[in-house]
Amino acid sequence: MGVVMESGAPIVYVETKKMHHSKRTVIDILRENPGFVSGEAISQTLGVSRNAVHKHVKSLRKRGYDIVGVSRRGYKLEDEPATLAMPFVADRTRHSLLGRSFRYYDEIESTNVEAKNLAAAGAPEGTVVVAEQQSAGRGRLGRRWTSPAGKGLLFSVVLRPPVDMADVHLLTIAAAIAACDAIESLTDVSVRIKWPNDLLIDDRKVGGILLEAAGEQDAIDWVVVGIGLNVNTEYNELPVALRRTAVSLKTASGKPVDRSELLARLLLSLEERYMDAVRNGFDRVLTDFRARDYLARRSISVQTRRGPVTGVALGVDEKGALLVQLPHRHVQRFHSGDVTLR
Ligand code: BT5
Repeated sequence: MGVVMESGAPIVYVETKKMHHSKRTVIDILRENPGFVSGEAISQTLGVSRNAVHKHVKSLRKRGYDIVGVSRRGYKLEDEPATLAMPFVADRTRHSLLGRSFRYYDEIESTNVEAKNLAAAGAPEGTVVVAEQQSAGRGRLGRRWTSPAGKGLLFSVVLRPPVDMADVHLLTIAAAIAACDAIESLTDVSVRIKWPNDLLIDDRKVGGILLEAAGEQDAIDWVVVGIGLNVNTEYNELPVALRRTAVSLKTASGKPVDRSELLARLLLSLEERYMDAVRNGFDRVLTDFRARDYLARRSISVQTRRGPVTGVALGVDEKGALLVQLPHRHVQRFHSGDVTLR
């Protein structure tokens, strides 16, 4: 059963300090100490006031952390959040396009399928569909996205971009960059993009993007941007077939990641990239992609319907198509396809 939640919750939480990986925070201290820790000890360790500690604990509770507070004993972390704190996410995105309307599901077939149905039925731009688990999560070309319940992020966003169908690839890249920005603002991992839609940490896949669109060549009706990320997934929770190729933010960084905070940041950075692209074009997206291009200058094979084509990856053109240097100096463009390293 789905629960429908509308944003526009009263302002209950305003983050005054940017969380940063290099800085220890209240949650780190509570995680390190299984018993009670006094507010005084936390405030001294972090070099902040008791009041700041108290406020931080309040905001953590809003994000679903079960923290008990007992006078003269202090605070104790009882449990990490099991589900996403949607009121928190709605609050963080309350001034945003991608925060107008949330649909949150314990379980759904696929957030992309739901978002496409909503888009086709006239849902406004900015509608977000989030699920803790998918029974038939989709990848490209009929493939699957598999993720254990409550461990990753699985969501889709409805957009109605005033761009041509030919720019759809660039929106995939824009979404990938937004995801990299959000992840790197919260963890110490570096993420690269494997054209067209994979997010990689070192050589392993941490996430994928599935963009689906409908409309005419010169007028898009809607775009659904689906993002799947392995966040707190443990190694042994991944399907056996993926254990050698997949990774989660937790296993890569050694620390659990607050999924609600990450979802809020993803939506905000996605909106920022999207608005910038619509207003100013895709130059910034292309520049930033070059700095994150996993395939650049590597020997690759592109699987096409007519068989594999091999060459050296040369980045993307102004429409987001992959450029491949073939033997004999000829450069070929690929608008879609699967790429493997050679
Ligand atoms: C993708 O496809 O990578 C796009 C995945 C998009 C998933 C999101 S979740 C929210 C939204 N709703 C949906 O139904 N989908 C989107 P592709 O490039 O085709 O990659 C699929 C391949 O990635 C699979 O064949 C597996 O090899 C691999 N894979 C599946 N699950 C994975 C996981 N959790 N981690 C890493 N790799 C995975």
